[in-house]
Amino acid sequence: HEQRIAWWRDAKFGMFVHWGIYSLPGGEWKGNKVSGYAEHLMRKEKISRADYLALASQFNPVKFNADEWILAAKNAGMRYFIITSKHHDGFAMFDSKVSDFNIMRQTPFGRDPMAELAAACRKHGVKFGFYYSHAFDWEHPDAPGNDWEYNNPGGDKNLFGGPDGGRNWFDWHPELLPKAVKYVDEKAIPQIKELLQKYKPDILWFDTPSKLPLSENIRILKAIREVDNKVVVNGRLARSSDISFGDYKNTADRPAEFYPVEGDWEAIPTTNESYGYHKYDQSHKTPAHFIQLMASAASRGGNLLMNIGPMGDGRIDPKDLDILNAIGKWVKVNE
Ligand code: JFZ
Repeated sequence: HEQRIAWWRDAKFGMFVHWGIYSLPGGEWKGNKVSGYAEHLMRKEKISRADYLALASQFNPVKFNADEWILAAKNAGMRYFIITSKHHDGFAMFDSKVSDFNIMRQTPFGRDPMAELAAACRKHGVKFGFYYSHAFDWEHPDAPGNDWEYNNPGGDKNLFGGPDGGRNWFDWHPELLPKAVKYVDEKAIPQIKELLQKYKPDILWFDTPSKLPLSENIRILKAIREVDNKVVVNGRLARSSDISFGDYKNTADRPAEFYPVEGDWEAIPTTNESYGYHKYDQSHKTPAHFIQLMASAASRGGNLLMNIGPMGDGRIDPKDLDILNAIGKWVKVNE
């Protein structure tokens, strides 16, 4: 642990990227604005797998340029880069042999942006990693979260939950557990191994662990360590009330809740109020806000992983780019 976390401790400041086929509608569906996290479009609008594939067939980010993204991060003083390889929608933004619900098979783009970003990070000396939604997967018929097409546990309707709003559904309905285990065996673990073996990331970033039992989360961690003993793993893979099994902890998401915790920690504010690109969300904070967060995180022994949401055509949102450029100017005079 001490060896693999060393680079991460030094890195201090990184770029978080939420980018998927949801970035194309960007918070709008059938002409209506969809509030909140744009990356939750599929759940909010109860989109079927088939209709989501129709959206995928429109996704063609021809303006995507991996070098531009990584240089934008590097020029802002960021030393690591983490991108959604698969968010809760279950759509793999990489070339996956495990599931054909992926960018190579379902979009006209015909390129693997994760491979291009990994190469650009290596070229420019930026550490590289993946967000992977291990618990929620709204596409897979056996995974937690989809209660509009499959009646699975862990969703909004809290179909099989106790009093805990879709969390910890397995405590109330253990008979549903084999389904989730099947998903973990069929998709989550094989795709995580694919990511490790094919792209050799420096870090893996997981989310929403309470949608799976701790035993499944730890099983995933074991599978990771069988393949790779060096990759850094964040604390949202597996945790119980007071123990985190990853290499470091994450604080709550909202900048308002930005506070230091004991040990190695990371805060993950996004530039506006959505992680994925949202064309109606104009609530971007100032560069000064993020410079303050960065400085206060660093002075309290934590890292700042600042999130941006690139657009469906492959460009970084100009509003995010302005923030990055301004931070970069400050970093350069203060180096
Ligand atoms: C999760 C995701 O659902 C979201 O889409 C995004 O990826 C974000 C980084 O993570 O959302 C969360 C997870 C945890 C908290 C809030 C939002 N939290 O602990 O306050």
